[in-house]
Amino acid sequence: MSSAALKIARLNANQADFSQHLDALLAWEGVSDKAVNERVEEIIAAVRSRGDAAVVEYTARFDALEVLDMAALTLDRARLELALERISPEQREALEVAAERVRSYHEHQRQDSWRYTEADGTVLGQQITPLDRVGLYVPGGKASYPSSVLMNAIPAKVAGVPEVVMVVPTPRGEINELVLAAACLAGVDRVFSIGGAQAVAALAYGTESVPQVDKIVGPGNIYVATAKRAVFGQVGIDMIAGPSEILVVCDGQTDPDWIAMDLFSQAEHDEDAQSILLSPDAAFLDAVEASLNRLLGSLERADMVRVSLENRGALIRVDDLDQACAIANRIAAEHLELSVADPEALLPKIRHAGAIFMGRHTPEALGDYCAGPNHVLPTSGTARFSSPLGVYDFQKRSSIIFCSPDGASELGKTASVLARGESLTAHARSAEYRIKG
Ligand code: HSO
Ligand code: ZN
Repeated sequence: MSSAALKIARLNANQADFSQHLDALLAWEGVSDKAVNERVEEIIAAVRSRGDAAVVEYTARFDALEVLDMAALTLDRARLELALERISPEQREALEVAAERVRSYHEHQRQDSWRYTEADGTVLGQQITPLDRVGLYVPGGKASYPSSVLMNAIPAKVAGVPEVVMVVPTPRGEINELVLAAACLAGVDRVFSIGGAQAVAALAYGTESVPQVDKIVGPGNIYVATAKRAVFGQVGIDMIAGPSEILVVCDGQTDPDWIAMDLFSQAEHDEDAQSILLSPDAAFLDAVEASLNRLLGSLERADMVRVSLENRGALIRVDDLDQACAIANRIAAEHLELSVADPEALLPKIRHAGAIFMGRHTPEALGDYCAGPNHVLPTSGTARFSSPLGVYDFQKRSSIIFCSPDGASELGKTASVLARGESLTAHARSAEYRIKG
């Protein structure tokens, strides 16, 4: 299959029906399925009423892993440290470098409490506190990425979350040592070898063994995403991630093989992943298409990459880099590469993108693993209104109000008028008591 010519869409931003083509390309239906919803509701109800016993039963049924009790599915810090000993020295070093870089980047994001004092002595401010306990979902199988363990757990730890609990399914008991080693370096406190909606329910409501958390983060399949939506409100959740996306803007001067491989790098995640290239140079688009065709067969996941590029990929000719930026804002991609001579000149024109990779030497892959910024990013155009996962997602703000007697006396008058306007007389009188006679 992989030797046939790649059928990737070629578009021109000036063709009459470009907008419709682009809309069709970007269309992505968020996952929602009635049958799945019902299954998930059942699972959540069972975990709420029967706790550990239900989780153990579902684990036997869905993960083909029969155990007597939750103790057999619980891994402590000592087990995580063992994983760190078991991986190769090369892998350990790479994980350590990545963890350190991710940590130091995220340290810049920590918000501090602040306060100010008004002339009459009233103090106002904001107190920052970390969440008490966070649950991290890590998928099993092929999408079980150690890098995602670092990206989710480290910001929580930098925020000061005292307890990070990870869940990761281990189908047939096959443990991924790299995932556990990453958890060790990221400071994860406890791991349960459970997954699916049952793991989300256990984290949201707590069982005899699994502690109840305040927020659940991390990617998962449709059952996990549906369960996270269902428990939202009981606990906080991060975003529900769609398929990976990369948008490359190139002036035509980067090696076409580099750009082809950058496009492949997202396409290999998922059949629904999206890779798009914008360039004002038609000959360069031809060269990239030739590179895609020449290199595709050499990929481990060639079949998946082909499906992804043929369904949702595109090579788009634009008039100039300004038009490329306008289209980039419309797409609001998860990852945007500015593979141009002067990326700083384009940066002020970019308003919507999850992460921006500047210049020819910054492939997205470096950001996925070890540059430092988070790789959990807004997908499906949600970069219009949301941001990368960060320390701020694990910190809360409480408002601080400390009125001086003079301040209360003055504010009492304003509050009284407003409260009486709302016919809330207890509010009014409460404020009026503080007005000096
Ligand atoms: N590109 C993915 C993250 C990832 N890449 C993990 C490799 N491993 C997020 O869109
Ligand atoms: Zn990736």
